[in-house]
Parts: sequence; C-alpha cells; structure tokens
Amino acid sequence: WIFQLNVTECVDVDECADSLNSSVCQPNSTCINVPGSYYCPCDSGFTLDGAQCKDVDECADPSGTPCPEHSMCNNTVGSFLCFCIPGYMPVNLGCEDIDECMENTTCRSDQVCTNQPGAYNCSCPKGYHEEDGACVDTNECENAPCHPMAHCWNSPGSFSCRCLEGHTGNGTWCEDVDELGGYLIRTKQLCFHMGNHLNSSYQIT
Ligand SMILES: [Ca+2]
Ligand SMILES: [Ca+2]
Ligand SMILES: [Ca+2]
Repeated sequence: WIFQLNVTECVDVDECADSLNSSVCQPNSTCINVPGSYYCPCDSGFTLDGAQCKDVDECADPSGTPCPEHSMCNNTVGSFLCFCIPGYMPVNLGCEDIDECMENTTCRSDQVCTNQPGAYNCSCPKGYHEEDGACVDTNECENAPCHPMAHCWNSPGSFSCRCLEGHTGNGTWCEDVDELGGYLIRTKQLCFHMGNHLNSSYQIT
C-alpha cells in the first residue's frame, strides 16, 4: 500500500505490472493482481509443489492415460503429446487402424492381403502355398483326399476326384455301379409286389 498525502485514500499497487512481474511470481505461473495483494496461480499443465510450479506428468495419471486408445503418451513440460502406435494413424483425435491392404504394393502380386487391427497379413490364396518366395499350387492329391476307388486330378489352386470307371459317386465316395444298381432294382421289385398284395383286396385262399 502506498499512502498518498494529498488524498485520503489508499491506492493499490499493481505488483503484476510488467516491470515487476519477472520477480514477483515463480516460473510457470501467472501474476494476478487484486486490491491490496496479488497471487500467482500455476499455469495450465503445472501444479504447485512447495513454492514451485512443477510440470504435471499427465502420462502418469493414476486414473488413466489422457491419450486415446492405440496411442502412446509422451510427457512434455507444461503439456503432453499422444502418438499413435505403429499400425495406427491419427483420425478425428483418435487412432485408427491403417488398412495396409488399400496399397496394392503391401503384398506380392500373387499373394492375398488381409487387414488386421494394427497389422496386416500376406498369404498365398487357398490351394497355393509359399515356396521360395512365390505362391505355388498345392498338389492335394499327395494326401489322397479322394475315395480309394477314385482318381485324383490336381489343378492350379484346386483338385478334383473322379470315380473309377464302373463306379458311381462324387469322388469322395464311390460305389460299384452294376452291383448296387442290380440290388436296388431287385429290392424295388420285391417291395412293389409285396405292396400289391397288401393294399389290394386280393385274398389268399
Ligand atoms: Ca506435462
Ligand atoms: Ca491394419
Ligand atoms: Ca492343386
């Protein structure tokens, strides 16, 4: 307070005036003048620790990281930064998976690209396998996928099974045509005759 003799009132001293500001408050605080006094609240991102305004480590907040999902928190003096982790890119204040498969150079031209959260996968198409840096046809016939009475035909990316001559079926199962056919016909005839006897008014005398 400065008492002025010519008036009967006290005039507040602005301790925050530019000429004084550098010395009145501690670093990282802002001087706020009030009638008869002043105070020095810490700037945003700083907290009072004893007589000092110290940086807040936002990344060490026990209630959780201030950064969005799939990002890393980097503490800085007075603030903090969030970096998307590898495989993610910043979108609308968050981090979203990069669809690496949108780039047709991600995988080899003979491979299939599969996007995954934070990653991607390059693999050979179905029916092909990786061999010396290329996708080559898998010879499925080596594992005998067909019926024993069928031929296996390997083809690029696939295979087919065909029943041997004299057999019927889809190749996964095959049965002898003549034997089975004859049996079925005989069975049907027998049923037909029996049905006639049972359903008609024919009576055994
Ligand atoms: Ca900080
Ligand atoms: Ca991805
Ligand atoms: Ca094949």
